[in-house]
Amino acid sequence: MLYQKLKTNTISSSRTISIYLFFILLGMQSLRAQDETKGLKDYYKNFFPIGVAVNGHSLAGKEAHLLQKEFNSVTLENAMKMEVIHPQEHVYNWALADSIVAFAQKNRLRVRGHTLLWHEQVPDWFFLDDQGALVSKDTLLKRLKDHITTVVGRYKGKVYAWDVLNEAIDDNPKQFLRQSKWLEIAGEEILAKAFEYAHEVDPNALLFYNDYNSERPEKRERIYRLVKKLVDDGVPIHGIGLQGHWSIFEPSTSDLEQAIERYASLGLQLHFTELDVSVYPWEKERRRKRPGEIDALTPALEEKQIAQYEMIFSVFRKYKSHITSVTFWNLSDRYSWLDHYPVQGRKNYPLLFDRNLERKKAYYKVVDFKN
Ligand code: HAH
Repeated sequence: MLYQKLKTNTISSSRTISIYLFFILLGMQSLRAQDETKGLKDYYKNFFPIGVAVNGHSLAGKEAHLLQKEFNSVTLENAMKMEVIHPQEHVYNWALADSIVAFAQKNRLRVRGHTLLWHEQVPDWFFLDDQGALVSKDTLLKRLKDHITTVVGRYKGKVYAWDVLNEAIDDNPKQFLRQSKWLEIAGEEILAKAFEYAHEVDPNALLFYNDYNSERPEKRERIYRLVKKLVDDGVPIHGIGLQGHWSIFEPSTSDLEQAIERYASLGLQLHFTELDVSVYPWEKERRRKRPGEIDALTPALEEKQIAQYEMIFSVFRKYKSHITSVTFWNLSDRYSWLDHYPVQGRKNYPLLFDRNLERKKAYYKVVDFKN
């Protein structure tokens, strides 16, 4: 009797276990199925578009496939910078930018334009006359206006947001504005002019001020001061771009949250425009790779990167009412600008996809949340 009962119990409990197992496996199966159909853009569809910076080589093959699957926004990494698109007076190179914008349209990706006024990747001809002397303020303003009118005009209705002004704050905390050829010749007012020129051509485009280290408290306050002045002066500016060139060492949760709150208090929208998480500490100056300098992604570094990505995206989700776009600066660890900067030839691993374009562990943390 007892034996019989025991036996029945065992049978029924092993049946229960099998049933549980069946459902667990079914659940895992459907999770995996979900993995395969969903990309970052789908996980974040109730939060913000997810973008990526691209060059021409991402428009075909496996990279294009990854781009289409995971992202719904693109920024042109280099194709719209002055040195590429406008290398000489009256000479525009449209081919690369046009091809990326056409790809985006075909695949229904939003396009962020980058960038209209910047101290880097700008050809000298803007500042010089035929004799090689510096041009007058009027000439420089006219050249900038022609440039912005032509470029923004060409992509009107296709580029929905522009990084109008890039990195105008000095690296030295004791200085305010960065000294550049633009300011040397035309003075501070050229900064506002860039927004006005862009707005005049495309009044529907969203116009951004974009900068790095924008969550470091001292720089945050200088960016705030510049943008507040633009807003107070009635300049058409709609948002702040926080580049997000971060690392496993920064920013802290509180610096990131305070920056978001401070900028949002201006009533502007926030885009995280150039996100990556370096596995090395921030360095500004370019230098050579040191003999014996190791550039492998160790498990310890990867653990730190996973935790950093998890923190960053949980803060992004928390502030979704202010954040209207998040863009990664490059697609995968196969290629990142950080492989060459600040140390030429030191491999970095700052993104969510590895060199084989596979999802890294950090990817799964980023998409692991309840809506
Ligand atoms: C960004 N600057 C630029 O906005 C982007 O256009 C470029 O492709 C990469 C990074 C960040 C930066 C830099 O270029 C040089 C020194 C510090 C920071």
